[in-house]
Amino acid sequence: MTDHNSYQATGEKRVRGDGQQKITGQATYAVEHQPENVTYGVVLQSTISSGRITRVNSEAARAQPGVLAVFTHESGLKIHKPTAIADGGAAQSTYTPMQNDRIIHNGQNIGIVVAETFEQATWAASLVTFDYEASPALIFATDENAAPKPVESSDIDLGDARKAMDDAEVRIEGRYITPREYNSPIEPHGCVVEWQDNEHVTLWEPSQWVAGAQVEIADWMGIDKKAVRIISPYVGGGFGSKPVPYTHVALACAASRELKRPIKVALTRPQTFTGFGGRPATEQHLEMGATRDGKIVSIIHSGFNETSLDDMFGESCNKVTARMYGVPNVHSRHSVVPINTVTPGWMRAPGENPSAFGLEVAMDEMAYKLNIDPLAFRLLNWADHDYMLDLPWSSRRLKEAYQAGAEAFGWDKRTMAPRSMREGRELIGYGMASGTYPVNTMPAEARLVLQANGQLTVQSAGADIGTGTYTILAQAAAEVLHIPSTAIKVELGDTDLPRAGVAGGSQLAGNLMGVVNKTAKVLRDKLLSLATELADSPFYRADPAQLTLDNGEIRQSGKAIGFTRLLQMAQLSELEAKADTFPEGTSAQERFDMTGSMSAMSRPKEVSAHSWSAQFVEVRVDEDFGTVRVKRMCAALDSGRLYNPTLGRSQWIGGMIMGLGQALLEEGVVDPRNGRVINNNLADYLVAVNADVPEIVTIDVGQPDYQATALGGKSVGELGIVGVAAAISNAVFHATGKRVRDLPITMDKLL
Ligand code: MCN
Ligand code: MOS
Repeated sequence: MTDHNSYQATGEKRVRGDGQQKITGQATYAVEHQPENVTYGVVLQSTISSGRITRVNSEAARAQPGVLAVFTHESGLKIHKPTAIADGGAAQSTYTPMQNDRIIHNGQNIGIVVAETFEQATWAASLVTFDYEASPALIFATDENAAPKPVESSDIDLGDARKAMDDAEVRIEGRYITPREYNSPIEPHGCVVEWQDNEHVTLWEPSQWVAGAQVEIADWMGIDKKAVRIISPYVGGGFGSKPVPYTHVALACAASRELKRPIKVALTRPQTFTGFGGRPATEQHLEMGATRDGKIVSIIHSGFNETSLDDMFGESCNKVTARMYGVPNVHSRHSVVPINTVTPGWMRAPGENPSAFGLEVAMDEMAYKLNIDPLAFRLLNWADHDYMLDLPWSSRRLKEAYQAGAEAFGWDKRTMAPRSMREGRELIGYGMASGTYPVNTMPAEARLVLQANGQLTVQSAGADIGTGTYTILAQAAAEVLHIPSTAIKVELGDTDLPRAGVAGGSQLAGNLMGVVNKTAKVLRDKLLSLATELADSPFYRADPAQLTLDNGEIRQSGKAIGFTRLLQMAQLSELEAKADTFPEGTSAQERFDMTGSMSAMSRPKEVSAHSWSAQFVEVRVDEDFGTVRVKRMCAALDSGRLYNPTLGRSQWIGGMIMGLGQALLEEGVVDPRNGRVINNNLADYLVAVNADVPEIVTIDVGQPDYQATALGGKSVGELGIVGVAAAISNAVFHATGKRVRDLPITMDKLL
């Protein structure tokens, strides 16, 4: 019998199967698709932040060689409002371009120039100008005239927080601020659109969720959802910015239908800063009360984030506030503040991320006020269940994470006093924080096909945005069918494939592992039935339960028959298995609709299921220059069972590196005069690069959690970022004695 490891099945380390295709250029991204007779579109953006367009100056552009059209709100192309994918707005803009003359933010997508070549379109677009009638704009959420709107679904009321606060022996309070941040995937947004006729369209569109894209595009164009096909086999990163198509896609669809020719549209890097939104700026005020011996008795917390005038995007700053520690009295409110900006979107751990920044810095401040070690202080306030939902945890190996992380990091070498550790002119700081991300779930379908030549293929519409979906789904099939996972093909990212929900909310892996496992078992049963029902089979009339599968064969006590031979005997060109994880009796139409909406997303009901982490960092601060370098990062994390420890770690460190960027570098700077994003390129909007990233140690303290998901894994993709910025800010305080509550931590704040 083959050693189980050689299947490289679920739980085994394996590098990404698609890695080689990506590195050698064989993996094609959306805009690399080249239909015959394709045209090129360049998006036009507004240059004021509020008002009306009074005139379109497009004569010069139209007269240029190769120009096919300049479409604006004067062109009469209809784009309908899309249905909201979730109540209260979720990473989606309901703004429909070219429907009127209204300008609600600077850099708004307001038109498109189409030409025979990309260069012609780019040149012509540079010649189009708009006259405007400007009106006063709200540039920042803190502007005098901005009006916060409460998000009642974010209200938290536990016990009597006011009274407990008044009675508390020790109190701290602080205001915590995170700026606008941008997802900045390497692959900028772009698409290729090809209409078959006026009612049927195919798009090559980088997508975290093809089923969601299908709904939005059908809505925009006023056509049947099933008449839209989205093809998105490879995505060059999304980080929450590609859950649904944004308005440049609406422009592309409308232009292409009108011109009756395919179109290719790619946003320029600067256009990605306003063509859709990143993480909104957030601000929170947190007051914490504790007993002198270190028990937190109350938290009073309020937060807000900016949103657009039309959509209520909530980046709730209290997602972890009442959950991370055992605090009996919590009062918290969150609101959104509409201003003249593009609708913000998801960015890795929306909500949990800024929420943990506020809470985890506040924890450090209270630890110092009480003169208790920050890690010991967290243990003193251990939450033995979820206070927010009043439910038991499904699993919470956070104590194990604290312990393993502290040990690997050498936390015990830390001296408590700020500025007490140094090497030469470098101040040394050790900081830590906790992190968490929930377990979301959504049902899905899958299909497995075994061909007569023995090739097994796993199919799902779900995405692989760089995470490893291709690899782990082969591993899930390998686990059941005992075929080496490297020999299994996986097909993803196409609405023609079995339905799946979003690669968002760190849930796709769990959802698809569950359904592929189930489908693989159906295929296994079909193979065993053939083996025991075909008269020529060596296992004719044998008990299927006694048979084993190994390396493409069915075996029992010295006898064997290959899968290919079985299919031959049965005269089958292929053997197919389909399964889904929807509630019994869900119709195909309902499955179609549920996967195209966020409403089918849920969380376990009887337990509170989350992933957990303990982040430890060492910073070095140059005393003379105020420059901060992160010297070491060390995290212990509980994501339940890892489907693939190599890829799980890759996700964790990806999140941690993004957290480092958030802590020290990332800041969307808005011009107060006109609402323009000033640093709209990767030279000025800084993300962490190799030279910024130190040694990173990750320790897996998870154990399978079958209350969380079918195969025992919990969320991975977003966990790594949560808490990192707080740990770094806390380390900077330890090094310098300066408490930085607004990100990023730049040298001017340390002077
Ligand atoms: N995994 C694992 N064990 C588990 C769960 C996951 O080994 N128990 C590994 C698998 O390799 C899986 C990956 O982690 O493919 C991510 O799984 P999961 O946490 O379910 O997240 P999703 O598949 O839903 O991916 C989305 C998630 C989100 S929401 C953001 S934001 C993000 C992230 O993934 N964007 C990313 N990681 C990203 N990584 C890359 N390279 N690019 C992005 O845009
Ligand atoms: Mo991730 S921000 O949920 O796409």
